[in-house]
Amino acid sequence: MNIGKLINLKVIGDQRGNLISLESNKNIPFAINRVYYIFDNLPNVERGFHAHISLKQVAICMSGSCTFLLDNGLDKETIVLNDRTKGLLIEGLVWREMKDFSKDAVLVVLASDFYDESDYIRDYSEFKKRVNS
Ligand code: T46
Repeated sequence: MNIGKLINLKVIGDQRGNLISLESNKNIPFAINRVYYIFDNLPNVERGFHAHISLKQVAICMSGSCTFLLDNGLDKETIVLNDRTKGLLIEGLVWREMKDFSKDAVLVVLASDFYDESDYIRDYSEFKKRVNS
């Protein structure tokens, strides 16, 4: 079972190089309200360790690589992001952890909503309770 969905982003290439366009409700399956990016990662850092109540996100590793561990409370999945032509869609109640950031990793995340700490579940037992309710 796939918890995260990989979206193939169409590359528009010509003799000058490549271009990818990201559009709300087209190749990105929600209206984009926020973009953030994670970079200059120190060695062996792990991030995430939370779920979201309603946020939808697409994560694209623009350079380098990193690994997502996704957990829907029943199944777990590991996804390596190392290709800027693929976006990882995470929606629904999914616990996520990120690790193995390469030194040059730049992880760009498109989000369906503005930053709101009240949408985060940062406690794993609280996450499990919600999954089972
Ligand atoms: C997610 C994964 C993939 C803001 O002020 N605005 C923002 O838009 C974000 C994303 C974070 N922040 C603040 C909140 C914390 O004080 O920046 C600090 C670091 O955030 P956090 O520890 O949540 O970062 P990660 O890398 O663990 O998680 C992030 C996103 O927060 C989260 O939504 O799904 O990346």
